[in-house]
Amino acid sequence: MERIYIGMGSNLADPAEQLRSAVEALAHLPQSRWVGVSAFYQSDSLLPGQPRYTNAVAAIDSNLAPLALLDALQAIETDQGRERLERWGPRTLDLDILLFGDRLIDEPRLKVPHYHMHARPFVLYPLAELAPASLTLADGRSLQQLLNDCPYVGLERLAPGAESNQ
Ligand code: PH2
Ligand code: MG
Ligand code: MG
Repeated sequence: MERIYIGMGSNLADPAEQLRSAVEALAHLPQSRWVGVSAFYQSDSLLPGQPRYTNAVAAIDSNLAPLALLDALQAIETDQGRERLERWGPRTLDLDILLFGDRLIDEPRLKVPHYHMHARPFVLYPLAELAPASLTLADGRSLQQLLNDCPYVGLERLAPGAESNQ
């Protein structure tokens, strides 16, 4: 099994509820074991004029191949009403494979590590809740270095428990 970190985001149709539903779906992926989810964080959209996002990071261990996992994540996005109208448009659910073990993947459908994760506080700070700071990306950068270069700005960590249905 390989440890996989998945970035989750939503800025439509009750974002926190979208993320809770996604957690439920991720916890039931085939050939996979649920590890955990970070707190939920709110931040402004990188593109102006869109609703604020709620983001989190989930971790699973899986035997799925990368493209099989990507198919499964896209099926969950579609199940939760994702419409692919425009690149970077507002979305009910975005599930991005951030890290897949220590693999470097460069395929037309899938690039890992995720291309913009290095500079996005709404990815790095939730990731740091789950991963050891000593975690090193396949391109040699440690999570701690990335955090040092990415100030904690514009993030609002939701009250503990927002990620739970209980
Ligand atoms: N995702 C985008 C564009 N802008 N902004 C925030 N705060 N969070 C996101 O997940 C996000 C974004 C496209 O994937
Ligand atoms: Mg994304
Ligand atoms: Mg995406």
